[in-house]
Amino acid sequence: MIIAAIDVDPQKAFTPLCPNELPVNEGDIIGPALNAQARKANFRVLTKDAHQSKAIWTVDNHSQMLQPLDHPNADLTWVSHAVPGTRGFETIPELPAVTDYDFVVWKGIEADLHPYGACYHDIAEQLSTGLIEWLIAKEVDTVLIGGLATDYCVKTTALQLVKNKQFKVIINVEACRGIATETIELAYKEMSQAGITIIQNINDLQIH
Ligand code: VGL
Repeated sequence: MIIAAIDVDPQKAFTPLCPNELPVNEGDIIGPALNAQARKANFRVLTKDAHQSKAIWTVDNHSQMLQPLDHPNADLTWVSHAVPGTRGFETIPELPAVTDYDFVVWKGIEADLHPYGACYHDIAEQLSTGLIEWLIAKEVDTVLIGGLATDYCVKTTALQLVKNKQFKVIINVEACRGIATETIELAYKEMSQAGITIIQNINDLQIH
């Protein structure tokens, strides 16, 4: 078994450290759980949102968020978040330096792109980020996923990976936090129906 641990968007933008961005409750405390899962893995991957401050999907305040957009690669409005050079772009406490990861994906750097999953730059899933190809090149057969947010980028990344049919996909609940209770529950249901294994913490990982 060759395992890759994937840290999905563990950035301050998605934590209470950045209340004006997309704060996820307790998003800032998952660093140790991500490190623990990485210790079980042969490789460690980081994904980061990297957005322009004025993208086509940005709105001025939280009350204008989650409005549908008629655009192929940006489905909803969001407040500006994870802009390189700002605090929200930085990774959460206790994670290693970016250069200590084996592979890094920056997502949504173009003004007209807002992908959720780490495998494709576009929502139609045509333009690869290279993550799947890299995992295959490293002969990875199992991916262990944690990060932010469960109901958006974690879910979409996990679904993209399982759809590829080359990997066993495991979500580590202890290393994830999500935006809203209802969508988190739905996300776990959807992931489990798609054949993704859900473990509560790293001690539940069964390595055959
Ligand atoms: C995310 C909503 C908007 C995430 C990113 O990382 O889960 N969620 N942008």
